[in-house]
Amino acid sequence: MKAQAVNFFDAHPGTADLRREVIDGLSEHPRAIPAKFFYDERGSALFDRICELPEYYQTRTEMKILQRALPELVDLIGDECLLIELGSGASKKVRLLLEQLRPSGYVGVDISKEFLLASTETLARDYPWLEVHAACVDFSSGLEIPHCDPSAHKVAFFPGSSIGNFDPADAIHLMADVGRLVGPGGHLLIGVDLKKPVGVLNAAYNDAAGVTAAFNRNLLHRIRDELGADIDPAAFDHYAFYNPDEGRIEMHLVSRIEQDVHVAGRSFGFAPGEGIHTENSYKYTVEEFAELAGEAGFRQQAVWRDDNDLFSVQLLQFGDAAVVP
Ligand code: AVJ
Repeated sequence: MKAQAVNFFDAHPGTADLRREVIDGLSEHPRAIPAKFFYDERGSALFDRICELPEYYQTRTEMKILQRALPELVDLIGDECLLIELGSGASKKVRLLLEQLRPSGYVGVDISKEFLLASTETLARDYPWLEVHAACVDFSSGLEIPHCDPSAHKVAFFPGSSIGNFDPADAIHLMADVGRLVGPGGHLLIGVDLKKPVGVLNAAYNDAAGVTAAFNRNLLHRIRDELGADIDPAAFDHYAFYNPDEGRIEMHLVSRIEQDVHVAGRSFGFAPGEGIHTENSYKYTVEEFAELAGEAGFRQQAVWRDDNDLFSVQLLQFGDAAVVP
């Protein structure tokens, strides 16, 4: 059977980007490599498994909040919008929105080409009434999305608290980019993970089955397989903890031994216990996030949470009363 056509735009970061950012990241002290490189096909599949873990409350909590918020959400947004999903995966959440909101168009935006193509093709097949676009871009470096009708009421959907991967200053920049994309009166529907007891947070990033550890080490698999490095993923420990001063979970890969790693003709020495910082996941109070969004020109129009205040879904509106920096 022939797959439904999806309009595809490709700016997928290639091996050259990975090589450059890995070499830059390993040359810095402290060493750090951006979290976006977790998500090749294997990494995206591992992340999907994380979302099913008993300790990882985020995905199912957000789904439940969305379900409960939908009638109100449909009222606030209205119909005929263009729904732009940032970081589209194999998400059940967006299906819920598509079915209830009935937008006239959908744009899936993701860094992982294989996942994006598979998920948008499935959406196009399942919702024949919907115009489906796919844009393979790294939206952490600007939001250039083609096929955008300037007159459409745009709603950006950024679920999963992916905003937590960005430092607050970068989060403001990204939201300001989203503001320019959706325009005055346009919306950003965003999932934001909340501050909570540290034990709950630490458990969510140190699951008993070791899936998060495998996800973290997937970065080393990519460095080995795509860059031809002589790096042994098993020689590094997964290390994740909540940093209360910064209000974030940090993930690191810590060398178990003294070793030299060779990447693209360069040598990087590791002492035992020396690490690579691989991810931040910022947590906010609803008030803190209102302030952040305000800096980007958005105001909180509605906020929904679960009964245990674990997670929030926030409808933000761009322009008007908000102060644009
Ligand atoms: C996709 C960035 C929201 O920070 O919780 C899950 C990624 N890392 N477990 C998060 C992640 C480790 C996730 N985000």
